[in-house]
Amino acid sequence: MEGNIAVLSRGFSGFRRPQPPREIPDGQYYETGFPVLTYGPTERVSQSDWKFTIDLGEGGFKSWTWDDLMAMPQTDIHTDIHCVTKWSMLDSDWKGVDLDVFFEQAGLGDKIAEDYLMIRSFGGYTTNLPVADVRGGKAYIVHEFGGEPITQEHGGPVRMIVPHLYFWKSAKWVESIRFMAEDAPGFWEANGYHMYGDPWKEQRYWGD
Ligand SMILES: Nc1nc2c(c(=O)[nH]1)N[C@H]1C(S)=C(S)[C@@H](COP(=O)(O)O)O[C@H]1N2
Ligand SMILES: [Mo]
Repeated sequence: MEGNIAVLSRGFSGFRRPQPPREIPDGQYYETGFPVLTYGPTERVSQSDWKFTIDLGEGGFKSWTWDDLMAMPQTDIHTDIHCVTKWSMLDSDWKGVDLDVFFEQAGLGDKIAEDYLMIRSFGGYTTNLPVADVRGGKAYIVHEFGGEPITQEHGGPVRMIVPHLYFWKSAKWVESIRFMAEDAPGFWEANGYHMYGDPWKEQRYWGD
């Protein structure tokens, strides 16, 4: 009899999502798939078209091709992802290159004078970040997800991941970085999303 009551009450409460294996930020739910979230069309960038550029200021640039990327030291990243639309994907696996390696190869080492940067994607998407949030193993330029090349809709051939911030900060089809002395909004930040976006503080929108 008890069993029937339990079945009934489950019916009344509707669809139940699986419980996450550990704590996730407030307001998030545990997503076992990998949703696609793109504003506008999927960019079609081939490996040979892909090029990543850091604007060094005063007219200087440093760029990397796909072959350059492949020749750089690779890191396996095991991390959780938190999207502002409330899904959290746990234990995802990525492979790519620590952004610090790009800064070193660009001769920037500890020479970055500005405190902020703007990431730009092929297609024009932008998002702003503090420089401190992409240094010291916090941000990666990645080309594999779950042991496979990143699919086009998820930002392949090459995207960025900044897993400790909401996922809109992780630019798909990543194209370039430019440094900024003052913080300035990227695409979603200009449209109501928080300038920083810490999921553990629920910094979703302006004023959070
Ligand atoms: N270039 C680009 N990067 C982007 C986006 C986008 O629309 N264009 N959407 C962002 C948002 S809001 C999220 S939640 C994640 C989604 O990545 P996914 O589609 O691989 O889940 O990418 C981020 N990076
Ligand atoms: Mo998002």
